[in-house]
Amino acid sequence: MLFPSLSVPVPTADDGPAVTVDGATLRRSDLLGASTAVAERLLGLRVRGPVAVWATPSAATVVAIVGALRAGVPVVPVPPDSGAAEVAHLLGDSGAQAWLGAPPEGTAAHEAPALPTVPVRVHARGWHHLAEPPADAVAMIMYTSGTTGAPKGVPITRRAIGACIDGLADAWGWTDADTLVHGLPLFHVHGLVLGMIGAVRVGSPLVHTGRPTPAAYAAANGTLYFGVPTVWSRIAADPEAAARLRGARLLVSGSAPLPVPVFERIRELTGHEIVERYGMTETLITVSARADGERRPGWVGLPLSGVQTRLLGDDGAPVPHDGQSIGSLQIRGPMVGSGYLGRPEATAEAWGADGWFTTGDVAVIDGGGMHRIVGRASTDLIKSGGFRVGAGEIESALLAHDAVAEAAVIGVPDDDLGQRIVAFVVVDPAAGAAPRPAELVEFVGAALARHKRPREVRIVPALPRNAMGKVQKKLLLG
Ligand code: MCA
Ligand code: AMP
Repeated sequence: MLFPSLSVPVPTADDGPAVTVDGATLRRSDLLGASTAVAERLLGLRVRGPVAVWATPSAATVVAIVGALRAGVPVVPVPPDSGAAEVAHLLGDSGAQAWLGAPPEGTAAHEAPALPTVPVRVHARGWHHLAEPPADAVAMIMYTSGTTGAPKGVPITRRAIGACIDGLADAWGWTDADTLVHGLPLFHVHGLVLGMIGAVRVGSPLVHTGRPTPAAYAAANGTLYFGVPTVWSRIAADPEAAARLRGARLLVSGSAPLPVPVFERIRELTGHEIVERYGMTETLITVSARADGERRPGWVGLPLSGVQTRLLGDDGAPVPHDGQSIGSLQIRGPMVGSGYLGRPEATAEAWGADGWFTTGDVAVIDGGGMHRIVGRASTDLIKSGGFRVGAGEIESALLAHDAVAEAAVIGVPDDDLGQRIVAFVVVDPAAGAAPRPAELVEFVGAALARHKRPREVRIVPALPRNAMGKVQKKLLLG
């Protein structure tokens, strides 16, 4: 049974656990009381938001986000490994009014322009009945990389989140009898919208493992497990941990393509066929295999309830759904967003007037409506460990180094991460001694989040360019 509200943790007779994270368990009454106290404080201070949350995997983050949702104040989840420029961009671009919960001393949050802080007290309790905010209110603004420039904000409404979670609950038979386990970051759609708000809406206790390691998943004793493909491939390489997932009800993968050998190895080791689902920050999750349906390795399933999909050719003409023909995937449905924050041009490029969103993914659809994601239209969007990274953002970070004259960044196939980030750098001859590759990796790491560091930097004499002077990234792969 789904709760009618997006985010009210409803205590049950046994007052069971709602969320366990970082060694602390919030029972349902704890989460209800503590989030009510946060909401009362926001409403009392007339903070309309957005508010920024330093999104560590912790009880404070959970209480802050559920509290803001209950008050109807939009949240900007800030990745806690962000660099100073990234934090400044997220705060400035979103128009954040305050921090909800104080970011720890020594973090990049303290190098960004200061904002007032609204404290979050995990042990405080509020008792007011709060009205449910309107369905079209923005619940959160999530930042996601594009091919160029700084990450773009995607406002996500309560209605979209509700539609996404309800669609997944239907597809996966997800109920309050499940215990959900994952260790994904609480600042992206996967870990936060599905993995945290989903658990609260469905009423299934969440066990967050801190990091998504095979040992932690094995020890967690859940029924429903979420992971990105890197997590499943590490579990597939750890037969002992995998065997301990045999008793689960459903294993789910998303955020990047699940390699077929990983699907097969997990089936051998656990007896489970992983359910794969597909989504984006801009659309939330739109397509999934069903718990009561076919799970075809390499395919991501059927549209969720209310979702329509179509394929278009280069000429804009419809591509047949015959399981063979490849086209650009477009989606519309109740969980699809309506644009990027403050970026009309980027919005107009991706959202058509008729509500169809161009995903930038290339796909095939078969006669039964099964979808297979073939790849991305642009080599400039990289998926590494399930994180979406724009090549342009890393190239700009490298070009800020005095000794770097030119830089081109690509994603190279990687058994563990799906793609690994590799940078090709031309050194400025006037710079004297060439920088060491490790120095450039750390230079990027100082400016940007950890997962955006190149795994490899190759110093090259020149970048391959076409007659127009455009870098030919496909030639870098060879
Ligand atoms: C990493 N390391 C490096 C470098 N990169 N060292 C030197 N040079 C580098 N370039 C270090 C790390 O800091 C770490 O060190 C160690 O190497 C291992 O790193 P890594 O292999 O990356 O493993 P990890 O840190 O364990 O991360 C793997 C991960 C992570 C846990 C799978 O990538 C992850 O949490 N991914 C989830 C992303 C996600 O949630 N995406 C959802 C987006 P040390 O151990 O010392 O720190 S939402 C979405 O996509 C949509 C809507 C959807 O469909 O879900
Ligand atoms: P993000 O906005 O970080 O959520 O990234 C969205 C992108 O992740 C999509 O456009 C896809 O390229 C990729 N993606 C997500 N789930 C899958 C999946 N199951 N199979 C293939 N690609 C996926």
